[in-house]
Amino acid sequence: MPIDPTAPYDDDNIFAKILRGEIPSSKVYEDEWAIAFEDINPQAEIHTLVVPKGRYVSWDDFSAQAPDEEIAGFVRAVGKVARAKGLVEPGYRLLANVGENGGQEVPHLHVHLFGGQKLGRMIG
Ligand code: DGP
Repeated sequence: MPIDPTAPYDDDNIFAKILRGEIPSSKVYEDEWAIAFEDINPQAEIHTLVVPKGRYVSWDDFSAQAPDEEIAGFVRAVGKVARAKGLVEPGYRLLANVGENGGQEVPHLHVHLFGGQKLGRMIG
């Protein structure tokens, strides 16, 4: 089923279960605003997902509705994960898929962090 970024948040989504500790994950980071864990189906040498603790379907409702403090906390958490993984040099890529055209599969906002290799420029 394509993800509708305007749908109400579904507390049964897989990342909500990971956040509640009901499903295991290879957690690499946690703070007040976010957790990060390794993607179950890595698309690069390093492929980590950074997930806000708040109940947001996608970048759309997060950017429109989250309090500034929460947005700042999440953005900083993404940077902390990248630094903790030693990716700042030689660099990394961030990606947030939104909705059907974006290819979003899990209806809880997450940022993909790719690194550990030279990444191609392909879209699609
Ligand atoms: P997206 O297409 O942006 O919604 O990406 C969802 C990603 O989540 C995809 O790369 C695979 C990953 N994923 C799905 N289910 C699980 C899971 O149960 N555990 C972990 N660690 N990753 C998952």
